[in-house]
Amino acid sequence: MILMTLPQFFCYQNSKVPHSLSSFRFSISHLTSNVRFLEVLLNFFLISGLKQSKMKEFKIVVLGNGGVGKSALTLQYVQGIFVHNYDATIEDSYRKLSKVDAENARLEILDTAGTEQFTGMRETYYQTAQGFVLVFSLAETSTFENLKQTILEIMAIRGEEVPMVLVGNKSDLAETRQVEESDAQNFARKLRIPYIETSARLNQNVSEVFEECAVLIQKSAKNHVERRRWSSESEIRDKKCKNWFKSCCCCLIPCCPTD
Ligand SMILES: Nc1nc2c(ncn2[C@@H]2O[C@H](COP(=O)(O)OP(=O)(O)O)[C@@H](O)[C@H]2O)c(=O)[nH]1
Ligand SMILES: [Mg+2]
Repeated sequence: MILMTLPQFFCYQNSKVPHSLSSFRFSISHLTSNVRFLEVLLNFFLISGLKQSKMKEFKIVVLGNGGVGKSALTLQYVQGIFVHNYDATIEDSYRKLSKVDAENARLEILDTAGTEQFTGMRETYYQTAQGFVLVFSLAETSTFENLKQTILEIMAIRGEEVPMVLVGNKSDLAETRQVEESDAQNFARKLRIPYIETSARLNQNVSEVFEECAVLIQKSAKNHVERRRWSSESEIRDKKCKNWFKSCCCCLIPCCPTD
């Protein structure tokens, strides 16, 4: 693809200046697609170039019923395009450079098949993801109900602190909306997870979803390190206490050196 498209791009650069309005329009759309291609290419080279560096990586899995817009959201975020036709995904993985807490980060996004289709892969996804983007369609109540079940399953395996973002997609379909914002918001509040309404079609709140998920992963990793440090510090303190009691067996007052 690269070999074919690069020469095309350079040919365009060397071509004559268009003189009629129709060819001018054609050249603008051609230019836009070339710019988009270059953007994707640049992203690709940056990612490969930085592969060896110590850039932080965030593994995000996108889950939800088939047809809710998982691929549309992912492609809108990674490539800036909206796919109109529905093509059932098996599994696609994408990479995108972003910033998390003002630091460069690489987001690895796994776009899955519908949750109803991958029962065999379910456990693997639940265990390997660092964070989850959980998508339902605002225009289909059943996709919200099914997603509730998925969330409970993930929490049963990974605990309640697992980083996840609940996403109500297709907010542009206002006339056919079936899930009220307040219902989804209340559900998310109970589980203490963020809820975001998106439109992959209009590119509304799309980057917010993935970037919020990365921030949650970062926070969760920091908390984990903090908890481990705290527990190893208290282990050391306990040991010191025991040794101190041993060497001071005549002392009946329960006390411990605090340093
Ligand atoms: N109106 C509207 N349609 C969408 C939106 N997101 C996805 N779709 C459409 O819904 C269908 C299924 O989308 P897709 O991303 O393939 O769903 P997936 O199976 O969850 O990956 C496609 O026809 C998309 O064009 C959206 O935000 N608004
Ligand atoms: Mg898909």
